[in-house]
Amino acid sequence: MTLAIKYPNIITYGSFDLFHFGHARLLKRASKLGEKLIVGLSTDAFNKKKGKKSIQTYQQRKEVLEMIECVYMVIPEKDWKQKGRNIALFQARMVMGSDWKGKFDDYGCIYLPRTRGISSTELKKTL
Ligand code: C2G
Repeated sequence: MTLAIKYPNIITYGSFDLFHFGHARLLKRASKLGEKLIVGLSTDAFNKKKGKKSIQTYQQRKEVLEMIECVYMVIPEKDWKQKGRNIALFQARMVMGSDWKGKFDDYGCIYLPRTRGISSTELKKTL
């Protein structure tokens, strides 16, 4: 049985703060790799654990993602350990941007090239 049949869907994770075209390109490319794209959206509490402070709250960031046509469902990303359960539950292949290359190989993660020249961190500096 090929992976595509066993894992017809796609899951990706992130903060998606101050949504920008780097996020958009990642989600668009990821959505083309499977049937349904699920996004594990980092909660405000998990962002703290990641050492990140989002400008926008979880609800605000979720509202933006749920408006995106290629996003099937948004679930909360609460900790580092939920990925295995999510992958099994949603029968999904994991996809992340290449800045995470090597970090999620245990999950058979597919890494897509990160978009240069844009980041939430840089955008925050302009606020
Ligand atoms: N990304 C990208 N190009 C950018 C910025 C981000 O392709 N210019 C990708 C990242 O590689 C990631 C996704 O967009 O796959 C979301 O990026 P962030 O919101 O910065 O996510 P991050 O804080 O890295 O959290 O458990 C995984 C973490 O939750 C990922």
